[in-house]
Amino acid sequence: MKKVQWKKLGAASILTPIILLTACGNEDSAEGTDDETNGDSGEVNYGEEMDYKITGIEPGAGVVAGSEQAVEDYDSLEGWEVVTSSSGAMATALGQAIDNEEPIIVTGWSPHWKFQEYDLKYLEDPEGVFGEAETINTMVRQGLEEEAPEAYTILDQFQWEPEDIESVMLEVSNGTDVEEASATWIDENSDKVAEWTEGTETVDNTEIELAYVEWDTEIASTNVVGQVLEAQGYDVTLTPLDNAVMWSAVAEGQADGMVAAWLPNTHASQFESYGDDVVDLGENLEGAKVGLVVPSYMEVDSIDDLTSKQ
Ligand code: PBE
Repeated sequence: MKKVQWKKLGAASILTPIILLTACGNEDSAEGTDDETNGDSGEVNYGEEMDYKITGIEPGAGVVAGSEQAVEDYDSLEGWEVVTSSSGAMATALGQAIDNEEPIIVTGWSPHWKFQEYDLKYLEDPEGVFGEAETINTMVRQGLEEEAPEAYTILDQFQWEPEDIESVMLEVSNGTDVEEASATWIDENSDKVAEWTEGTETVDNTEIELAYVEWDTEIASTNVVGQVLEAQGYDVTLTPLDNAVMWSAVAEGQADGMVAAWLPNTHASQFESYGDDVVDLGENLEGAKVGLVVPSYMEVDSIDDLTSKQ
């Protein structure tokens, strides 16, 4: 997977140093004379340096849809484009940009290990396109309560904190296999896990299928819950899908559940389409957020501070 990302980024990484050199030259001379600038207020024109591109993730993600909406709603983003790829490719591009102190805007979300790994900030969103705080909710198929009551109860009781999921994500981003990182977290947090399994009995190999999308958050949460279900005796399958397909799979009963519903804003349209056909088991995590994220060294604080394409 990594190889594909590098290939995709190949062309960009050949071009970027040239752009960066130009930008640095301007910045340096601006310090002394203040007359040689490429933005209208004497500041660096980040839009130009980034070729008016926001580094996105999977096309089906709510944060990508939100960013496309932001491009429509904000004058400062006129002429900008959200380039979709994958969460992994976004993280690679972010890391590369930071290594080179280049500007970059990514479609970001938290909890996410990138905030522990790098100095980052959300751009203020005065139009409220990305909404306020989000929760991550658990959705299961109709009939699960009757057909697999122990799994239903565990999924219902599954609830953790941002620092829990972040510790799993950080380990995975540092190269630990997600199964091992999940097992470690479960070992170290047996009290929490005991609350999830409270009142349930073990089962004998009943099949359970959890759908998810390969976002870092959901890779971590789905693997942890999957292992807890497995320890309870379930025969667990984790199925990676596109966002909309994940929702429809649970709504149509092809998958038993998912722990990846970002509400009320990020997956509002999916919830509207499928909400009536799934069972909402409520929040499994509070304090989530999505938006446009930049390295802290970039001198912009708000989406309004960006410059439209002339
Ligand atoms: N995310 C992570 C998802 C929800 C979880 C923010 C990338 C999305 O944008 O749909």
